[in-house]
Amino acid sequence: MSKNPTVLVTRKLPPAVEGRLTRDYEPHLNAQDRLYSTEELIALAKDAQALFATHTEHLSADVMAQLSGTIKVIANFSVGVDHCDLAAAKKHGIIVTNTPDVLADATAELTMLLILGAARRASEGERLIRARKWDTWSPMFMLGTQVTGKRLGIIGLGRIGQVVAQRARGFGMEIHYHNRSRLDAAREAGALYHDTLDSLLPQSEFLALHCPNTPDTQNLFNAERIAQLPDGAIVVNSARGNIVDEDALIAALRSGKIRAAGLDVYKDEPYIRREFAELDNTFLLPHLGSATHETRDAMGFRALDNLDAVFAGQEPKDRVA
Ligand code: 8YV
Repeated sequence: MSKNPTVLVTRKLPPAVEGRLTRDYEPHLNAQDRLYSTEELIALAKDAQALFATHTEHLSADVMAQLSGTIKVIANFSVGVDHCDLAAAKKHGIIVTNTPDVLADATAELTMLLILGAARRASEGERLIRARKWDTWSPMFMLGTQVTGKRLGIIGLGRIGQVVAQRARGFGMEIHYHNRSRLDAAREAGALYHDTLDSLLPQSEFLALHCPNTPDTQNLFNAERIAQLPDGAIVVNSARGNIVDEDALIAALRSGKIRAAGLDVYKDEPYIRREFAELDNTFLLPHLGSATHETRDAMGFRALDNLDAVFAGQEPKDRVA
């Protein structure tokens, strides 16, 4: 009987996912969940035919070239693939897959948490209590912003953006969006399309970023765009830190142009700008968008379905290169 393919698994995964990997492959697991250096990753990949990767690996053109000797497929445990040089993968004939759909609900739930947390000053209130400094109540104490009846602008009405729109509608928000192309009426579900950001931003009392990180979207949310928002807008980002010019966001949070921000992702995460932590009008989470038991299992299974297809000689469902 021929040996099962060897899979280099870069991070510790949920038990059910590691169980299936162990049943069907020869996995090289990372029980200690240690972050491999690029050199270690390349050395370990010399014995593997597949890489089971997350967004914490930086798979540049140079890395792709060095993986190409043995690695046939990179099955990502992520929907975002901005950590992979897809053009280089294609050039070297490495198949790359991602995990769309399965994390839309969890990421949309977290986006609602960011919206509500930022609007209702949740972090500030919690810190006050934990510091044992809550000593009064008055009618004017810690007033926030109501979301009901407000306009929510969504940049990128993909799978996650569409679920955010549904959930936000449940909170009585009116949905506006900008996308590269207009969606059909069923997926739009009443959301108002803006063909430019110039048109969307002035309407966005709340703004949620849901576009992928590509060369076109880097620093998309900059000082110029911020100036187009209504004064006191609330902004949330559960997509990627690179989309935001963080200097411009910090300046707008300081001036009050942006009343509050809810952030789950940062340019240089896990290292975040000191200013974000020091500002009172931020609600900050450490990249938890898809971090639920249910979703992390589903992401693992989806990545495994892609691996299974490749080793069965079939086209994987979620091929991105
Ligand atoms: C994941 C994400 O946790 O899938 C993505 O693109 O940003 C997160 O939800 C992470 O990327 C896992 O690799």
